[in-house]
Amino acid sequence: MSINSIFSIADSQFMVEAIQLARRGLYTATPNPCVGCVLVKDEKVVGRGWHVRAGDGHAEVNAIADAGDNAKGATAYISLEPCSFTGKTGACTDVLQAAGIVRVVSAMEDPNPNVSGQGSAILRAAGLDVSEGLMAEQAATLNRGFIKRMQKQLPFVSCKMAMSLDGRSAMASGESQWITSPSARQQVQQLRASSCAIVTGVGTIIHDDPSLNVREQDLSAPVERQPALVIVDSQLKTPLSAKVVSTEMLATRDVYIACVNAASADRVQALEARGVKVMAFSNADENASIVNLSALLSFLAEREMNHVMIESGPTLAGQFVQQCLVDELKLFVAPKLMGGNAMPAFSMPFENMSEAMNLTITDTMAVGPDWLLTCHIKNSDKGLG
Ligand code: AOF
Ligand code: ZN
Repeated sequence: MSINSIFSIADSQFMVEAIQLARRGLYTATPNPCVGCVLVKDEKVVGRGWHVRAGDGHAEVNAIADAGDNAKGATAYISLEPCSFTGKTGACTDVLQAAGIVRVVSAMEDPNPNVSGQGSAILRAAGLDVSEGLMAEQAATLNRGFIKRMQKQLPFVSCKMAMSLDGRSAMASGESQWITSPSARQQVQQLRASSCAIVTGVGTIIHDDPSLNVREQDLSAPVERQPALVIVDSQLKTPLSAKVVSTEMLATRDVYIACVNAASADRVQALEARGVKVMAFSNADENASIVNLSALLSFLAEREMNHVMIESGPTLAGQFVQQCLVDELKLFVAPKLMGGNAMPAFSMPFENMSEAMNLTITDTMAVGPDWLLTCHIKNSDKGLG
């Protein structure tokens, strides 16, 4: 923010609190964005609210209910432009006016085409003092999945990989438990809880028989919502005995299997009878035997998934990365050397240095004895770059 900013230091402090409140919806608000609202009168906070889950009150509505009569004459600090249409709930522009709010400061425009600027315009026309853009970057980071889905009809894609310091993800036998420490696995629980879907490959299901879900004791928070599971399994080899397609697991979450058109009709029937949603995403011609990953991601966005996380072996992860379908890598690096016979983290059949993917490391964090590196892929018009 420049010295000539239209916003004061107090404005910034209240917006920090609004963004912190918004974060409380991180595990539950999807497919809606996380939004927080602070109401301030005479430099004192008189109401706080955040959006908990779709269908329930928006942040502004909750903050106004919290403030009661004190809302009249207050300033509303909101991490997103107020909505101006009736969806599952009514328009916040109406609620703010009815409560007598006189000033609105929002962090960023709502990328939803049903709003995108109209919320602010309506309030301005009604005589409120409206300004936008305070801490826009922080607010946008929190809702990067929602923003990408609204703007590109695709989910934000994270790819998590646990690897040794020499870049290996499993022994040649497939053995991979456990490369990283229990603290790293706890971090993974948080990443899962904030994802709309976990995407994995059939190889991982057959080898490890994982659950790939969120567990209350590991998350240290109540689990209200499980991310969906998506198995990329072109020929439908997922065993009916796998944990992820057990009746118990299917009672808690949606499970999709992405296959190709030529997959066996009998297998489709057996899996669907269990309650699995089987979908074909075929490529044309020579690649007809492998799943079209970009079509799969479009499908997940149509299902209102904002943020998906790939947790797979090196083959599928390598395909997603090589096709520039990944926005962010989450690399958990353990202080181990697994040696040259072990499997790579990303199988990508490169021959020349010029083919190497260039990354930018945007964050590093010690997680117990391991390191978590967050990376974006450079030189990609599809990734964040
Ligand atoms: C706000 N405050 O707290 C949120 C907003 O179906 P509905 O009625 O819940 O509307 C969902 C849309 O409202 C969502 O796509 C986004 O554009 C906006 N979210 N707006 O003023 C909030 N969660
Ligand atoms: Zn609203």
